[in-house]
Amino acid sequence: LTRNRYPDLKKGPYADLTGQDVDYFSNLLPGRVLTDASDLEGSNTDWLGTCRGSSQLLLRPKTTDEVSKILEYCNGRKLAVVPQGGNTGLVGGSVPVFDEIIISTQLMNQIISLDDISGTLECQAGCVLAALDSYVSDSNLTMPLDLGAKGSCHIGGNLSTNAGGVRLLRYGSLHGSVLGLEAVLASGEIIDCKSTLRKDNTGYDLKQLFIGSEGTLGIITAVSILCPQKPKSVSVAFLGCESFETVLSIFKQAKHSLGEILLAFEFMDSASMDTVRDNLNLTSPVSEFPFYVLIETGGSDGKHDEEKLTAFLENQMSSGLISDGTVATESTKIANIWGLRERMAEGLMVDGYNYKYDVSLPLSKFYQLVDDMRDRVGGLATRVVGYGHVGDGNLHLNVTSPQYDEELMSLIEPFIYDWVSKYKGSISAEHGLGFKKRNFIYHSKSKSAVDLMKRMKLLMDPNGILNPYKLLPDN
Ligand code: FAD
Ligand code: 2HG
Ligand code: ZN
Repeated sequence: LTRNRYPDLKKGPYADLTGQDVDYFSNLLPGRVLTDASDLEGSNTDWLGTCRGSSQLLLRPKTTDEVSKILEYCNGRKLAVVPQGGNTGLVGGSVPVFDEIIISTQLMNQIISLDDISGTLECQAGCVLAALDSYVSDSNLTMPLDLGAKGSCHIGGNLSTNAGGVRLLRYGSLHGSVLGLEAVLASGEIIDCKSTLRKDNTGYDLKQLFIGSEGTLGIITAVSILCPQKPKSVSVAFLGCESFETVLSIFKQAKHSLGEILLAFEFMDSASMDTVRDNLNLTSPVSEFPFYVLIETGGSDGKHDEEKLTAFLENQMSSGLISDGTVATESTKIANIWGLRERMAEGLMVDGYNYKYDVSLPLSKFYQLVDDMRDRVGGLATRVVGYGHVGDGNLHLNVTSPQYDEELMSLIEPFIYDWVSKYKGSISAEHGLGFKKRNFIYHSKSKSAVDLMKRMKLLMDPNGILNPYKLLPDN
């Protein structure tokens, strides 16, 4: 029976699963069909533990042909599906809302080829990001994206959310580094856009449609992606800053002085530091400051790169912008510093309920949103923290409370979306809209743009079986 956790939402015009359907899939994917409620528990619930569906069926195809047969059948029967990779998404997009069939890419984890001259990697969509990075690293290459969830997220999930992460500053977005892909439409039709070319202006660049479409237009089954050279050595500086203006001055100087060796420029405020200290027992290598900056550098000449970073830091010290900081070149120390920043999402969860926002803002307005939010919610929240990819203009604003609090939520939304819209920011910088944010899309996109999105959805998925209730708004 379909349990409705979302009283304002009705199940769409989809069929209910029958025993005959399960028999069909069991024949197609012997031993790779899960129906037991306890086996499905993890896949029915999102990483944050705030969205939960009641799917009764999880399918684990290994090949593109199998995905095609699954979708052809589901489309014919009008059975809704949700594609799922590592289930690390943060907007409720990767789990069913009602009883959608979960199509998992867990077993689509084969590497197809690696050209170590061009740096092109071809693989199936279910490869785990960290596994790919360690594979290409043997050829002195690295993946063009890096994020805290790398140990679980799948490359297909990364493409589907157009994940950003901590090295977007250096390597750019997946819209640039993905060279080709293969996807299956709702009808089962396999779309071959498997180019491995750096330059290819022959017609519409269809692969871009699937990047960032959160599983609503097709299921990505294979990917070809350009891997940059692995930096010969990496250094990390972690610095205390007296004000957010100082953070911005250091950023400007870092771009100027570190140029091509700048890999990442991240920031966190003191409330963020308190979070990982209180909740994860991590220790800061620098004394207390209102803000902290994490700078990562890496290039092709370790000695030269280190000299550059040292000269830069000395300059910042002598101009009085920095008074305390630490530099790491050794991998354990680097990992410890990154842990302070990358384990923030995990640390916040310990507080209870997370109100999670991921916005793009002009740097001149960037931190003002956190101050305004703190004033607005007052003592109702456990914490209000601001951190993120400041080098890309991307703020992660999180509010926490012991449990979900309706009053607190009504202070946060729609205030935050109106605020971001007023300054022409984006209400979803890198996590997507998923289930949670889709009805706020008009705060960042025009009606004409959303109308065209709806027409594209209708063309590519006429029965609306692919990840319903996600990305597109109700109206
Ligand atoms: P899932 O969560 O399984 O799915 C995400 C969406 O993609 C869903 O809508 C799903 O239906 C769809 N999907 C999945 N696979 C496919 C496929 N093969 N074809 C079509 N659709 C598919 N995100 C960032 O951008 N930057 C970060 O720095 C970042 N850091 C994170 C840190 C942590 C600790 C966590 C938990 C998450 C973080 N995220 C970050 C969010 C998340 O990791 C990314 O969105 C990631 O790209 C999702 O990959 P996944 O395989 O887990 O996808
Ligand atoms: C990060 O950059 C992720 O750490 C998660 O995008 C952000 O949890 C968040 O707010
Ligand atoms: Zn992020």
